[in-house]
Amino acid sequence: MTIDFCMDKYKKTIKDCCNEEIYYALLEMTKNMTRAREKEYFDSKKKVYYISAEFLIGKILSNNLINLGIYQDVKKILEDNGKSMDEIEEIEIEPSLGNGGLGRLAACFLDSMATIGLNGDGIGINYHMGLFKQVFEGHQQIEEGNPWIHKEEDKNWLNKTEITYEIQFGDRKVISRMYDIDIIGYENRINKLHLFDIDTVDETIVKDKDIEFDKTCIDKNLTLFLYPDDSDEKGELLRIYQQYFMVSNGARLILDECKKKGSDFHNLNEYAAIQINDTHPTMIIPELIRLLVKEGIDMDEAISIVSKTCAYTNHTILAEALEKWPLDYLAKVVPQLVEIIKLLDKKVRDKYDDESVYIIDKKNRVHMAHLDIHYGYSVNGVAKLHTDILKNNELHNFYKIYPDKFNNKTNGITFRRWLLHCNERLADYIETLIGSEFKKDASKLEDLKKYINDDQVLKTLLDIKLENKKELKAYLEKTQNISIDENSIFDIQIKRLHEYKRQQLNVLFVINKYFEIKNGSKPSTPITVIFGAKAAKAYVIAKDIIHLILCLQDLINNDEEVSPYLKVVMVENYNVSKATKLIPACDISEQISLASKEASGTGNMKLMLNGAITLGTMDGANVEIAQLVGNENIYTFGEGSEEVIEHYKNSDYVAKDFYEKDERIKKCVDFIISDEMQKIGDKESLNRLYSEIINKDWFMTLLDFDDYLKQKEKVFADYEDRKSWAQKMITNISMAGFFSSDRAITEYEKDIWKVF
Ligand code: 26V
Repeated sequence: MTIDFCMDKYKKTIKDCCNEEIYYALLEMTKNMTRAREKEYFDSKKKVYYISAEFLIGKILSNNLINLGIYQDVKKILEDNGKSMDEIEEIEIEPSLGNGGLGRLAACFLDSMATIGLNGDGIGINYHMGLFKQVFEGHQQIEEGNPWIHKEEDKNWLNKTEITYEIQFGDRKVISRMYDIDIIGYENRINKLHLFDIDTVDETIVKDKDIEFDKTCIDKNLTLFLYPDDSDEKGELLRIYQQYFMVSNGARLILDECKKKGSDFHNLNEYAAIQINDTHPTMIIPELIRLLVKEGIDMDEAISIVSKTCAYTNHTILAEALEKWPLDYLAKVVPQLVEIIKLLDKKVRDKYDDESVYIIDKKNRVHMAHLDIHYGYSVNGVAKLHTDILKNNELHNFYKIYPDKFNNKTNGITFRRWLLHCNERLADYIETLIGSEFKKDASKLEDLKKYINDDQVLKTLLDIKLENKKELKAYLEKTQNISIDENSIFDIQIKRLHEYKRQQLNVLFVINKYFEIKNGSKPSTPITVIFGAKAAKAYVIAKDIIHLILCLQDLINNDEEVSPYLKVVMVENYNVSKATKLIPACDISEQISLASKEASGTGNMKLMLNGAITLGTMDGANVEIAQLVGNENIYTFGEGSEEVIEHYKNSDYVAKDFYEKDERIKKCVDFIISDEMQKIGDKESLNRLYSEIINKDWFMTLLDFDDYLKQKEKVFADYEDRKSWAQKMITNISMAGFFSSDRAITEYEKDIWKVF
């Protein structure tokens, strides 16, 4: 590292540079150091290609400095010169190239591949606008564009490469270009995230701040947005254009690289393992087959080669989220794949009578997941329970055919970002207790257990939590002008807004608590309920729930009688950077999805690692958290996945019954359309949500209401015993090692990729 980074770039001292200049000087220095380190590592013959429509990488600078091992030095130099690392971090615009869990997982996996020294690159799309920026206006979510790419190359994490391809669609050709972002492993190798783009993208077609644009103008909009909404035909078509663009570029790159290393393509699987992240990159299967046939390989052999090279990860069991593209659409966008897909379907039909495993259904829709399962060599779920549900329910008919393909890979998170970076205080303290080995081997966190009865350690953990809470308080005051009490319980639910995640259940708790306080029953310790969530632009009910939370925030925080005991905060524009501020300050981690619906969750892991205690259903990875920490150290509630699956089978859940039977439920739900609320909020929106909850409630909020409230009161009561709470904290932190993405990636490597 050169301490002259500002001198090198701007011929000025650090003191004389503004924060923006320092940021760009550090960016350049990091890139130069990366170039130098790159030469130290040799590539293995086989390489992993992690292909994904989303890589939610978040801000890059600090993470890179940590992984290069120079974060502390840089921070000190800046401080010595009167500058603050935090302020410099604020300059960076976050690349939000993902929606949520799936994209963030891909980013954690890239970090871990480089960290364990695995030769593995990411392949994706260089969206000019990531996920929209969320702004609150009149108690509503407004979506604004979120550009992140700096026009000047030297101020950009993207490295322009010379690699370009001609990509043929049914009705046009485009010329692609590859851009690379360096993925720096923690004190280890450098890999790449390859993002493909076209030079003709035109950001000016987006009107003002809005995210509406002409979806038919492919040359200008192909890589303009992350997943534009697919609520109309043009949106869906654009999505298919994007997906084919990604996989066609990816396939060409993979074949070029393998050929260079000596593959004759007959042995492609000795050179490449392609991990298909959810169904979005599925077209890489027929595309690779097409390209191999073009290279002179016989069709049947091409199919067999590709089937030995591609593996598929499933991230959801929600039927509406499983992609089924009309064959007509594919015929328009990618006619060259249609015959191949029909052939792949025919081979399935020739072998099996069971219609549920066909690729093309009666309505002529192509089931992308079915393509992956038949023509990939591995199918994995992302938590034990999720994989079991796939095997026994959702994909049971496939499991009967291919029992050996199915395997579980419980998700993980990178501890570099989710501990070392976001909670320096805690990380440093852990180091004083157990040394630094946990940074490379997360299982070493278990050594913390020996301090479970050490009063001094327990007290320090509580002190660190309090400091983090003060920091979050200051941040919320500065950014949203909301004042909260650092001595209150920070009860946090942060994740995309979706009915199955049941933010509405937490909201009903808030309403109930509001009534209790009004009736004179005050909590021993005040409670601050914090939400962070974006709703998809076209997802009406999700936006209604945000509206309700914003109205409650207004009502409750301005009620002098209630607000000393209860506050509600809806954090604006929840993203990766906000997550790093919220997670270290959390006491209670809300993981309250309807059992069977959350494939894994990864926020649950981040919060546990930072000493929050989970209040959750037995869903996704919560089940594994519960097994690891034991009943004393987690609060579970609600009906189990098997019972819930039965309810769906028998259609025997009737929300109205719960509403009519339970006085409290009725009172809380009715409050949504009360005069107080209607004065603050939008009548139509509140009415719609009210009626949705009592007449539909597809994700069974009311079913678990009573148990949720009971358990939550138990959590609050237990919080009062500070020592025993701190013991729960240390147990959670010490058992979080299992959820390191280094562990997850090591399992993918051993069972699926086999590179080493
Ligand atoms: C997609 C869609 C698309 C449109 C309709 C509604 C809907 C609902 C859910 C999804 C989920 C997409 C896939 C996804 O992000 N899955 C998440 O993957 C995480 C990483 O494996 C996992 O931790 C989360 O539980 C899972 O929801």
